[in-house]
Amino acid sequence: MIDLYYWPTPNGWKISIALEEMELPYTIRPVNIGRGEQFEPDFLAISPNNRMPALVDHDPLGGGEPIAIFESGAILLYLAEKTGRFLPSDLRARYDVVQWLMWQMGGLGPMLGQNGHFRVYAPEPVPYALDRYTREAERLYGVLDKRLADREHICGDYSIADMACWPWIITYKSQGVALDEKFANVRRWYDALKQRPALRRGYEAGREFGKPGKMDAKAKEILLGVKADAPAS
Ligand SMILES: N[C@@H](CCC(=O)N[C@@H](CS)C(=O)NCC(=O)O)C(=O)O
Repeated sequence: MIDLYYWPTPNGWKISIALEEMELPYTIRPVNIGRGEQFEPDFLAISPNNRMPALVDHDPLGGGEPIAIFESGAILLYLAEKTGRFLPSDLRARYDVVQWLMWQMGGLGPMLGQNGHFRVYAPEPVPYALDRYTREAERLYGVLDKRLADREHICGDYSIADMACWPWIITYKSQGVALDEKFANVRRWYDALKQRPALRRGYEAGREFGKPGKMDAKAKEILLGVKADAPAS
């Protein structure tokens, strides 16, 4: 059995989607990041960077002691290796997927995260940051759009690279990205993947914990260091 340490956000959805796609049974261990549960010692023992998702597999590949993994990219690689699915075995095809997974982990996710921060959560508008991250978000959407111009998925068959990128594209409206006007290939890919029942189940996981992205004053203080009496954004 797999314990998934999770809260419904783009990085969390990557793993709930992968577990559903791979038909692996799992138990959600909620980590309410808006209440600071990511700082609890038991969680830090699994995920020392105080971020979810993290995973403990009690029946690991190759047997032996349970294995704990943090960082969504590492978790996706582990699950693909465990199941032999969504990551090709051929060297070139495999590293095609790995490089796009790394592109998501090092580029798309962090830049869209910063863009969202300055657009939605910053206590006051910071024009330089808004301009920089909006342009960077557009550039990255452009890279993905070009990649998808002549293919159905990011790399050959549907893979963990698609599972890593899709949950971040959900946020396009709050990113200020004109998906329909400028990035028709991303729109086509995004809509097609949305039809997958397993992806939808993964995206729905943990809905009962509340609406993703909504932060009350306490959550803002914990996650952004914004004091509850600071001016509202
Ligand atoms: N690079 C990490 C990023 C994970 C991440 O940023 N998780 C956020 C939610 S999407 C979190 O747990 N935040 C808690 C905090 O900021 O204290 C991954 O891909 O797993």
